[in-house]
Amino acid sequence: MSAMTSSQPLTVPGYAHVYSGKVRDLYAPLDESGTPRKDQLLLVASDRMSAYDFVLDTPIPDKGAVLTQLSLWWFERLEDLVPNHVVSADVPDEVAGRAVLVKRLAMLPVECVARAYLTGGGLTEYRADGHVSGVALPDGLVDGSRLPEPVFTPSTKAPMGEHDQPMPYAAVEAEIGAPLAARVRDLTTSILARGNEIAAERGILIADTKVEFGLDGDDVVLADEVLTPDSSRFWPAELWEPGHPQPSYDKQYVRDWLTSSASGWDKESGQAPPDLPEDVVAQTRAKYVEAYERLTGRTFS
Ligand code: Q0Z
Repeated sequence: MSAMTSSQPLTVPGYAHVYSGKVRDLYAPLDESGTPRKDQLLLVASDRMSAYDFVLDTPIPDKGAVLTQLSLWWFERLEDLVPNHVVSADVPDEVAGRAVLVKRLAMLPVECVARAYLTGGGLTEYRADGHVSGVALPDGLVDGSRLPEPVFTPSTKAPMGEHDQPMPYAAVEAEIGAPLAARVRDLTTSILARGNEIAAERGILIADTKVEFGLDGDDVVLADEVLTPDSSRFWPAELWEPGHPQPSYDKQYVRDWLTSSASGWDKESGQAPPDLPEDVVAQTRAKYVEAYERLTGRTFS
């Protein structure tokens, strides 16, 4: 976790700041009397980027807008599977393009993760006993292998700065009840399968993704952001080669520079990472824009 990224959250007229995550900020709309409304939230995506568990001091211009627009595009393409929390993308000028007004939900206390390719924590579990989140997998899989079908691998929602822990499926059932657990499991794997059907045609593999659901009365609603490079591992399809860690679509230039001798930084030192050089910033921005443009077929302004 970063030593300190203590820039105050932005002032947004008509909204009260509620909470800040590593790279996003949450606001509540104010009613006519200046009271925060309890039924809606404004989700604001910043240009902050994380790498090696640090929030970098150097912003990536337009990152927040690219991720917000990508998430909105995916919500439309998932609407036949699950309703979503979006109320409006018509937001104050101060956060234009990078904020969404959403319905405030009763969030489920589970990080809903699905994996379509084996890497990271899923690979570690598989190497131990051939299972991932209780699901038996074929022998012989390696880092980057495609799984026979997406697997639900839920995790706990850890406080900021701590890592989410794998959560046995039985613990999800105990938290939210078996019927709701089965519903979010099936939705999560369906969202990743749909994402990969669409992304594969555009040269991007989505290794895994984390989604959040909330309840609107009895209805399960897809919340937060969806199928962005911050919530998912995007891999360039043409470089996919099982057997070793895959390059990251969005973070590779940053990781390569931070771990090169040029940065003078040791990721194990506990020190905050240095500011990024402008060419690394420009190349990274270009990768976010490229992901958006390839997936959506739209031009990012
Ligand atoms: C999302 C988060 C942050 C952005 C709470 N529709 C909703 N209803 C109730 N709560 C949430 C949502 Cl999306 C909710 N988060 C995560 C934190 C910025 C999103 F600082 N927390």
